[in-house]
Amino acid sequence: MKKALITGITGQDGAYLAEFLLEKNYEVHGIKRRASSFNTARVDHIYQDAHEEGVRFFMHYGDLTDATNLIRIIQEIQPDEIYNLAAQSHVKVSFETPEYTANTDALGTLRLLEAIRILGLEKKTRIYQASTSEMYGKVQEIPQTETTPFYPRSPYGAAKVYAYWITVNYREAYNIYACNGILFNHESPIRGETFVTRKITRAVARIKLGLQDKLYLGNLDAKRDWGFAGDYVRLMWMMLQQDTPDDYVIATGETHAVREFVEKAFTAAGFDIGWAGEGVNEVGRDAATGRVLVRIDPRYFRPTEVDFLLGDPSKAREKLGWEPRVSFDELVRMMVAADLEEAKKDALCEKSGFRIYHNFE
Ligand code: NDP
Ligand code: GDR
Repeated sequence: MKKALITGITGQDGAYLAEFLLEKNYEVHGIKRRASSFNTARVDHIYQDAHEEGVRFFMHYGDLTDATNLIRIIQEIQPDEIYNLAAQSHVKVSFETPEYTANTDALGTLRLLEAIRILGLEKKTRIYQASTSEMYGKVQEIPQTETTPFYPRSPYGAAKVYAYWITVNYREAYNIYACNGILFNHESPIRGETFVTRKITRAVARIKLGLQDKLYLGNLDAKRDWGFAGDYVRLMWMMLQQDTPDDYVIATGETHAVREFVEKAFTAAGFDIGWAGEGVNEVGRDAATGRVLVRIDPRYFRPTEVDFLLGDPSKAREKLGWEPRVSFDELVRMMVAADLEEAKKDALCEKSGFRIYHNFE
């Protein structure tokens, strides 16, 4: 039985990947951070009681900023595969916590690679690094491929560029089987609530059920290549099953503006949204009633923005035989439908006198 170690198992991709690897009959180990409240909601459904027979899912306390902890966990598990998904992954937040972001996202990757080397696991342990389209940043080429130059536009993007190159360097210097998946944005019903897609679909559902008045957003003109997270984790695994390690772009090959995501999400909930005004005064109105549903709040603008992302997944298609299965329209509808269910539960709680507090930026 193969053993996998997933850092960032409590995040969106970690949860999908853990489920995928358990289905493939792996023994799955995950690193979770100690928090003052429960942070395992995304993997609670696959939790197995350690006292039972045949357990294949284990969690270990740890942190990418703690090298001794990582070395000990890897020594104990002796994993065949490591998936490094842990990161301070919010681009806007990285401007507020740049040093912490670099420590986790850049040096954290180095710590894992060094742990493999220190423990003499270069021939045994394969490693996947969660690289990102944010490394492309300011447009250098359209569409973006494995050879497009990087020009990061945030502390997050810059930290991930370091992680990308240190992964390449350890592959070349020490013959470690190490791959970068350069993944473009991917979303799902369990996407973090402060990323724009989930923020929109949650708000649409809550507005629909009368739990929220309107939605405040930043830059509506940014364009992203959005795919479905469930499609993308399969690729992480496939990259580690090849004869030789390599780096791959994973994307849909389609790009859409934030504005278009907003329109489709409201449509999926039965609204017809129209735009009026300009710049920070632009508003999105319900065409039927004239009610303002969307306003701009400059707080959500970034000091430097990534305006346009469009990936070319030809290499993954040709070498790994991969095709995304969920379309943009299906993704929006799936997320709105899931958030409508969540909002119904919130509505029930509020009706029964339980105040649900939401502080999702
Ligand atoms: P999430 O933000 O949902 O999850 C991040 C995970 O990392 C969480 O489990 C979080 O733990 C954990 N984490 C954060 N800091 C640390 C730390 N210092 N030590 C240990 N664990 C830590 O991200 P996604 O699942 O969306 O993304 C997974 C990876 O892929 C990330 O590296 C991200 O940068 C990258 N990526 C994501 C893309 C996307 O569109 N989703 C696209 C391209 C790359 P906790 O739950 O405790 O906060
Ligand atoms: P991104 O995702 O920065 O691409 O990083 P996010 O959803 O945060 O932003 C996408 C675009 O939407 C614009 N935007 C807003 N964004 C947020 N979060 N909140 C708002 O209110 C808002 N209004 C407009 C942003 O300016 C941006 O242009 C994600 C993360 O998952 C990274 O970890 C990952 O590496 C990249 O995707 C690929």
